[in-house]
Amino acid sequence: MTRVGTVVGTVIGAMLLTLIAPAGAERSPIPPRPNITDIAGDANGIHYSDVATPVQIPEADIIEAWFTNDHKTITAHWHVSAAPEMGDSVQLVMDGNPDPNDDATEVQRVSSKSRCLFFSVVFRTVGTVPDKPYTAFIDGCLYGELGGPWFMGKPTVTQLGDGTAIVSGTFSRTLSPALKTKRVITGIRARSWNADWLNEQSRPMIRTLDAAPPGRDYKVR
Ligand SMILES: [Ca+2]
Repeated sequence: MTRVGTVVGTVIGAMLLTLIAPAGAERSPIPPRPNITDIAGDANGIHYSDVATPVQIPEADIIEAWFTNDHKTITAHWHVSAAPEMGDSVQLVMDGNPDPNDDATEVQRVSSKSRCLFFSVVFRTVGTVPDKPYTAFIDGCLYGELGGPWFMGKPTVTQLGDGTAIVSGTFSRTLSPALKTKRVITGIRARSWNADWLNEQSRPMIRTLDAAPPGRDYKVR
């Protein structure tokens, strides 16, 4: 966590909210060809419940996910069936660039390889981290998984006219050389997790609420 990352996320977050806030405006904020497209209504397994019993968790239900960028920042966007709020214990994740050194042993993973780039927004009310939604980014291949600095900032949540919402997290492109112009992010996945895993990892629980397989690559402009 860095002060710079927090300030950047806050400022850019406010700018982004201004840009995409007009819900129901003529032009959809969702791009015609998002990086990830997933079916609606397939998020289940919140908290410690049995994943075999489907439960609707609309705030964790990813419909689309995509990246945008400008010359200084990159933003991850998740279109979800309802706006997450604090207390929902939902973490939205987009990751990309398969890790060539991954041993693929984590049972939570959607496919065999973990990813170098990890973009996330967290909504939760317990633990020692901030009691507001926050963004988190790491390049695990640059710094070593979980060992390097996590860059945190403030996300935006935009309610759309149909009851769905867009959650966005903006990050400085200086955080990783993989975010330089013309670099391509590959193997992009989108997932939602039960955010309680962050401080209750010793307890058995269902972590993944929704998941989409790898989608379209993203070329940083
Ligand atoms: Ca879904």
